[in-house]
Amino acid sequence: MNAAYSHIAPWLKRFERPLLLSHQRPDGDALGTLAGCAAVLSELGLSAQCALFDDFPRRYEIIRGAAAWKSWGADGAALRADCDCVVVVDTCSYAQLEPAAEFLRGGPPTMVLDHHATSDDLGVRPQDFRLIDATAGAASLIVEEWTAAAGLLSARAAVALYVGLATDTGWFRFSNADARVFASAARLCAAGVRPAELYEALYQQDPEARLRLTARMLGGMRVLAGGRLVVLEVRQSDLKVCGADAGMTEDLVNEASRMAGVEATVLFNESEDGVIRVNLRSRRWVDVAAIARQFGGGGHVRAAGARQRGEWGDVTRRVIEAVEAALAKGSPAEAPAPE
Ligand SMILES: [Mn+2]
Repeated sequence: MNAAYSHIAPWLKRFERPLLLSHQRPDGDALGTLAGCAAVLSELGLSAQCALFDDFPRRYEIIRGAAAWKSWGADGAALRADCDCVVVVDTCSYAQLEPAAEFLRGGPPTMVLDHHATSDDLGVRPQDFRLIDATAGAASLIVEEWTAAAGLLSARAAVALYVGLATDTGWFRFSNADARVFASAARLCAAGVRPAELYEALYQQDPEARLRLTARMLGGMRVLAGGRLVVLEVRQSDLKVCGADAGMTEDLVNEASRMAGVEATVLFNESEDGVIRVNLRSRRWVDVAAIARQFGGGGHVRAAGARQRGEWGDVTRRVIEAVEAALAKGSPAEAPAPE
């Protein structure tokens, strides 16, 4: 257990009205940590407010009731005036807190609880406190370990923290799902969490139209480059036939990665305005960010994208050629050893 946990409650007890913030486009860990913290702080007698820079994401409806969410855009001025300290979770980057960055630079005493390897100079003033543990599988894990040790874990906080822990570890599949994560999950279950119910609420709520769209897309899938490249297409006409909307295409590009032998996947997604969104994924060695950059896009080595205007057949042919060229170079492991 991290010795720094013993400093969290004494730091907080100097204040009454903490403002809780996390990164833009909040994911399960950001929301779960915020809601978990808000519940724990109320156990400590503080009246905490959680503010989001975006709308509350529909997927996480199950934990919406765990906190009173405020909008930074609508309520920011009142929140800034009301709070006497700030707690930032699941990020330590001004860029990810952009709408509040200026406030944070000169704002009230700030505590940071985060698990990312890169950090800005947030939470480093003499009146601040920060706990950054890059070995923690989730920010929720930090809050759970602290509250469990302090005897503050409530059932309401447990559900929110479990959502953070489970989503940031890919429901315990990713390499960050270690012994600490499982120990924490066990404590949360003992506190009342029902994992199967949460899984169903988060991942088994697709509308029928999205499954029909997935089936239609996979039905038209092309397998190229000797089985190493899968090409998927979703056109406006496909959405219409399935009764689907553009929001249902999120994550569809990942459907092909379950197939053995696939290294790269490309999904061509036709927007209403005629723009072709190109989604690229790779599993082990193809740098899809480099491919995306050839088409004016960008992203990460394993997940990237670009937007193209032009004739459908022409755009798809040029992108497929670029991916095939990258695959033809071979992986570093396949390359012949230098003489
Ligand atoms: Mn996280």
